[in-house]
Amino acid sequence: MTDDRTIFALASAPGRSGVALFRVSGKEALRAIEQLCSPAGKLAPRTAALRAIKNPHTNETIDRALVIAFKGPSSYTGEDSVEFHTHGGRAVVNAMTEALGSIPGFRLAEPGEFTRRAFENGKMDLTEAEAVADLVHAETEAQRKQALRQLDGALGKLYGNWHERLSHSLAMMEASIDFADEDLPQDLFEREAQELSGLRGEIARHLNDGHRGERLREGFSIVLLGPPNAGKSSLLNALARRDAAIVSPIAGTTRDVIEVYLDINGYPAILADTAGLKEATGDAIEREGMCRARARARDADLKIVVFDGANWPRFDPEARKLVDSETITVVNKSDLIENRAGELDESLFLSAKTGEGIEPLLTRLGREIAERFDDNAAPSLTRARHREALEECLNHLDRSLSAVQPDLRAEDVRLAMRALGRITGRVDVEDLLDNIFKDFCIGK
Ligand SMILES: Nc1nc2c(ncn2[C@@H]2O[C@H](COP(=O)(O)OP(=O)(O)OP(=O)(O)O)[C@@H](O)[C@H]2O)c(=O)[nH]1
Ligand SMILES: [Mg+2]
Repeated sequence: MTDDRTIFALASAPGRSGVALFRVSGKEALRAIEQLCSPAGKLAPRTAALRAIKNPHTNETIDRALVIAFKGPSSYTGEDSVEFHTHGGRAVVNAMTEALGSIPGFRLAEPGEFTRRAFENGKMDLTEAEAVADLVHAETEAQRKQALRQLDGALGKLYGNWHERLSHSLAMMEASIDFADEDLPQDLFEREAQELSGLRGEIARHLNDGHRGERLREGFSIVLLGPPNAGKSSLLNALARRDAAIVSPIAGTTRDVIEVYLDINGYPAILADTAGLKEATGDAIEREGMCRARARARDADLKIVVFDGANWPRFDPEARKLVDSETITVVNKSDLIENRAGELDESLFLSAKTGEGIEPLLTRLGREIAERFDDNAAPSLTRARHREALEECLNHLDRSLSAVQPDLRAEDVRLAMRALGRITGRVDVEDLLDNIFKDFCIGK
């Protein structure tokens, strides 16, 4: 829980580093300079100054550091803030933590508390706060770009614009209810209904984006499927460039789903290896493994069906059944195949053993993924939380559009607005905040 005490935290990664960054924020933040710096005089805001840092109780010098003061509201949190850029040794970090913690009224920050304060002080809306967390966690170029776009307010503006249009319609509807006797245009409700149904279409299109933004945050899901011994685990290892999965000539080696994380042309992907599929004859573990493989196949964005080249040109019938429009088919063990003429023209021949065909497969995967994430498209929905709120908003709009009584129509517009407002944090946010900020790291 938050209170209004002054908070501090190590904002850089823990462990030894060249420089460590400590952040302080709150009403008393500038007292950190008085207490720790020598000389202790005032600093010009937003200007770096070199100071000796002392423990206020023992007066012992801890380090020499660059110190920057920010006067609220011109700071990240909107409060008075101070940054200390010290050396990054563990002992320095420990001594600094102790010194800051010894100042009365100072306490260690909770994860995400700096950003939470920024939100509470109106420095950013909730979508921007979430974008900060995404940017901190971004591992690939495409994730970074999406988070930055959201941080720049692309989503906040889109939802803000819808919120405003709803609020305008609501005002019109209420006016015509409250001033029914006055000389208002007769078709006011009809006009608003048109506006609302237009807006409904825009929200529905935004929702119907194939989960593009969420995929980009969480990773595009690719699954390897095929008969036992086809070389699925070998292929996973070749793509991941490490021995993540056990490989053996014994059919039925893989039982559980094994995942590796890949960066494919800047897009994040989670590649899953699964148990070989065949007619269920084996033990309960084997059946459970196949069950998990099929479940993963249902949820995946893309399937790679691996055929065993040792049987070429015969194809496993069970595996053939898995091929659909969301599938890339590959024939592994190309090193064992002399004559490639045969069925399945679209298939890629490759060898997890020699590495032949691995690059073309990666190129193909890159193309398939890029087609699904169009960089220049409108800002995309990035979180399940947003999706839920938008679906609720849509339901209320539908109810409003089908209601007969004017006051019920208006009430549903109000509820639609509230659902939308929850995304950016305009209303009813208290219960949401803990959930959102708990995913942050301390110091952000
Ligand atoms: N010659 C050749 N052998 C391969 C190739 N890829 C895999 N193998 C061999 O095929 C056997 C099975 O490989 P795995 O990767 O364990 O096959 P899998 O599809 O994961 O098998 P299960 O987990 O049992 O379903 C092992 O002996 C591998 O060394 C390849 O490209 N060429
Ligand atoms: Mg395997």
